[in-house]
Amino acid sequence: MSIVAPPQTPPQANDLCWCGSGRKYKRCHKPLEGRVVQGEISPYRPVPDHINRPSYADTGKVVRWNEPRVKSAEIIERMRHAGKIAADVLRLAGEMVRPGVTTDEIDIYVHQLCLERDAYPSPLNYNGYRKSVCTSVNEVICHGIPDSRPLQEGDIINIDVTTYVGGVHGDTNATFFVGNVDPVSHDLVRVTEECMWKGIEAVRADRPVSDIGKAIEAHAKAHHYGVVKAFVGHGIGEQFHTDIQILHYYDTRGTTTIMRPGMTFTIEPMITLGTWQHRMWDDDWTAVTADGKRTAQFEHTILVTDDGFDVLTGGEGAVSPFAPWHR
Ligand code: HM4
Ligand code: CO
Ligand code: CO
Repeated sequence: MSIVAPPQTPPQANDLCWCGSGRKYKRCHKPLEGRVVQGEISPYRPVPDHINRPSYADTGKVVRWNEPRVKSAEIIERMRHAGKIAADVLRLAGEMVRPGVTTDEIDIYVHQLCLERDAYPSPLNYNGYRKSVCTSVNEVICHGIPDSRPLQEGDIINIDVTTYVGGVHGDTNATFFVGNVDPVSHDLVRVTEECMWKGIEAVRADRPVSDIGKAIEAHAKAHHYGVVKAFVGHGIGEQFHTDIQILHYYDTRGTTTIMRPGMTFTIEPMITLGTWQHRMWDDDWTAVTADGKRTAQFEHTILVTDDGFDVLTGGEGAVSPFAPWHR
């Protein structure tokens, strides 16, 4: 077998493809130009015994149980703590984003930041996921696996941090710029964060969860962006993902779940420049846009209160230039 490297300068669209397929370049490798290429994935990183582990940590198997949707005051206090730690780790991880840094280096840092805070990095071995964080670059929608690919000037990267501490999870993510980014990507990221806040501000006791997706979709549509449908916000607590589903678009399925004080869930819209449809890589984790155009995401863990919402992954330690506490 011989491996043919792509040429330094791309061929003309109607030339034969460099790969030797006998097809025109435009019908063969041209659609893959500029797309993210998976690097090498490094080995599993152990977690010391003194860190409290979720049950899937040793087996990779997620065993679900019926967890109350409305949390006790005591669980909520623990979730506030886990949420603050997740927010802190996300902010610090974001500070290391620059050209040349690999997503594996971000994973190493997130892993260490969690351990230093007595937290287990929730993604690690969840359904067999092999890393401590998700890093999703450019057209990767979510669940990108950290690897040896160095970040390139102009990339956008979502870092999704979940921490397990005190027996509960806190889940938050944000999209960061790698050096200078083109204005189209810049707007996408700004509007995606706005979409998340529109969704959060729709949280109100005695209203259906469909209000959240309705608000997000309206803002995305006003900017002619797509809303990913395949991945949704989720209930969270003692389990990373519980039964509540938060769709980021309007659907009548969301009209029968009514928000109640004490409920906790994530709001994490994935917004696209082009199609909302996705494809999976062969690793069965990495979700990419079907058209290869860019996508961004922001996420917070939210508590429904008597008079609105609390952001459990928010506060001064959190990234978020457009957050209410910065406005
Ligand atoms: S696994 N991130 N996310 N994300 N899962 C490792 C890192 C991960 C998820 C996930 C968003 C929505 C839902 C889920 C989920 C089951 C079905 C096992 C409860 O896995 O709902 O997992
Ligand atoms: Co996820
Ligand atoms: Co989440």
